Amino acid sequence: MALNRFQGLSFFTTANGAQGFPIHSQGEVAFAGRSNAGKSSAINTIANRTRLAFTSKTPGRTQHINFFTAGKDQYLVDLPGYGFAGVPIHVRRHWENFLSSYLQNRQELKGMALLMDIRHPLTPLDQLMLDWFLPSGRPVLLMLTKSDKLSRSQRLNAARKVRAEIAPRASDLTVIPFSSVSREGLEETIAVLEGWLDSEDVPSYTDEKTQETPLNE
Ligand SMILES: Nc1nc2c(ncn2[C@@H]2O[C@H](COP(=O)(O)OP(=O)(O)OP(=O)(O)O)[C@@H](O)[C@H]2O)c(=O)[nH]1
Ligand SMILES: [Mg+2]
Repeated sequence: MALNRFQGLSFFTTANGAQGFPIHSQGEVAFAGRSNAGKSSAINTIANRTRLAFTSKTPGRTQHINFFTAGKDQYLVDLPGYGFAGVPIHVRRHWENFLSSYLQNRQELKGMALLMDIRHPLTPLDQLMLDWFLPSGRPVLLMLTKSDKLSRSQRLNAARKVRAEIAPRASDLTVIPFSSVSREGLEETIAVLEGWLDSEDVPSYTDEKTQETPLNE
């Protein structure tokens, strides 16, 4: 595979909320998804590294927002995973408020990669992320992760179903079966993310009131 900008990916900073964000961001792509969906693994795979973003068999490993430099003043953002039952209520509240406002208001956000286990896509919390982000009119990449766990026909079927369900609500949607083990979907993912970071025309967020829907499932 040709060298791409993500092979130079490096850790930039870690934040516990918007106050710790890079101040000169010119563009970000966020990786959202349930805890254990494979966000950190996907970032490592995209960067062609093994331990850039920390992964874990214990759900809830990424409890911070980690920024990785993907070009001058551009970032891939590893968001904290949601839906992990063992998280204390005040921590959950903190992250639900953060995700809601980040996905609905962050001007620098060029697109959202939403990662979902291909065997269990579109849980209520995944739908909530889409409810928050789709009204921005910005592009969404649905990465159906751990595709190595299914046969080829099952993978295609899962992708078709997810696309059919979300396409009517999305202005710019890509659905990709992805695996950090087999590297299925890697080149297409890189092409989509590069396209977002290179694009100039990001729609403005409207001034509609931010929804505050609780992250209950
Ligand atoms: N078979 C398979 N396992 C994977 C794949 N991607 C991730 N995993 C495994 O899934 C588990 C969770 O992966 P992470 O990348 O840490 O998940 P995460 O979404 O960052 O989780 P949080 O940080 O808790 O939000 C680890 O045990 C990974 O090895 C994949 O493509 N295939
Ligand atoms: Mg993680």
